[in-house]
Amino acid sequence: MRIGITCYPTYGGSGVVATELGLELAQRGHQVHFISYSQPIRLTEPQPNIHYHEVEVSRYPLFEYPPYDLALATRMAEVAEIYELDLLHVHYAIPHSVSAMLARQMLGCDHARTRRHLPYVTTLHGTDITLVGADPSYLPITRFSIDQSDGVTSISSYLKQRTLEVFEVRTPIEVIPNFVNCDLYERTPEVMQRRSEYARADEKILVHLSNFRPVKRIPDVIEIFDRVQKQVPSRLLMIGDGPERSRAEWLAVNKGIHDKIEFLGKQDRIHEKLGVADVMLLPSELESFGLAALEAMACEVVPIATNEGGVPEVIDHGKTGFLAAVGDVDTMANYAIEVLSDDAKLKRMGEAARASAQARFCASKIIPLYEKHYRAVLDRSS
Ligand code: GMT
Repeated sequence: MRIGITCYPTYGGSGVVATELGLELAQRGHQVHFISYSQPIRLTEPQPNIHYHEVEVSRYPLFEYPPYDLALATRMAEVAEIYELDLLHVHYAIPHSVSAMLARQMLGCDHARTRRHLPYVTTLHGTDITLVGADPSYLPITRFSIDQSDGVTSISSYLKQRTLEVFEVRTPIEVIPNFVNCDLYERTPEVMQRRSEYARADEKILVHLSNFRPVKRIPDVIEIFDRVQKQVPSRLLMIGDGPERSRAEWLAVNKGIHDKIEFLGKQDRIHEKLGVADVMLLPSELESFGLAALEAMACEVVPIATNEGGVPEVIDHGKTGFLAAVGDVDTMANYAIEVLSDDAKLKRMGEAARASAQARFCASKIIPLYEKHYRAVLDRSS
């Protein structure tokens, strides 16, 4: 198939999922065309069957708000015509779904070189539904563009349910969970060798990975680590960057634990780093899925997260990780202390986490579900 993929290229899990999906599809022989304003962050090296088309937005003085969604729709329609795309797959409803809808209309009108129906699939990820899309100013257009989609998928059952409640959409929503490349995300001996770059042999390593937005409750990460390091010799790695970073840095300084925390900023090749850790902290206000927790699990890192949204669909409490109420930093710290103080339990849970990631969320299991979804959309559209 020839597939156009659009996502937010630089921030967040939806862009990561879209990029990894594109890479996996390309490896399976599909032609994948990324259409976005910037090259997706995980698209680091040239790959066969992968193409990238940048969307240029004209900055005319009259445009206080340059219309990216229109420029995107135009580029989608162009790329679809020139490269004879079979379908568009957009990640995150706003504004991508609206742009795809316009592109579909453009290809269906008399001006199109070859007039035809260009189907689009919308994948819902999280705040496009739970926050942004439910904002009264965005809700009607989000609902409309989801309903107009030729196919709709959501990354967890929780998100599907929320979408039905908030948007009352009529188009059927198929749950296709997020996935991880289990061959890449693995705790290898080479990864373990890098442990000494971050901690002494007698210290445990905790990690946090996110875009440091308020929804991630970054200060809770510091609060939890503060409690843990008083009981267990340990270090904290903070991977990522965003608006809450300096607040966290100051909190660490004020607590006198800044020297035990390394803020690594945005990182490439996460799979080479995650496996050095023992435990991942993900105390978010809400996660529709929690991709970072899944990536940690694949690397045998035990996740400690909040019992919200789609996270319980990923983590089996007490077996493959731990779940606690939002803001309950004491309980999350106690879980971390418990597992970090018992090497046998840490190993057992790490192995169970990887086994669960492999059995339920491996790319090799999930990508065929997307291919099947595309085929069904194309069959309905022909
Ligand atoms: O909704 C967001 O926060 C943005 C979105 C993104 O683009 O990063 O994150 C969501 O999608 C991820 C990938 O599917 C999920 O793993 C995250 O749980 C989800 N975030 C939230 O629901 C807060």
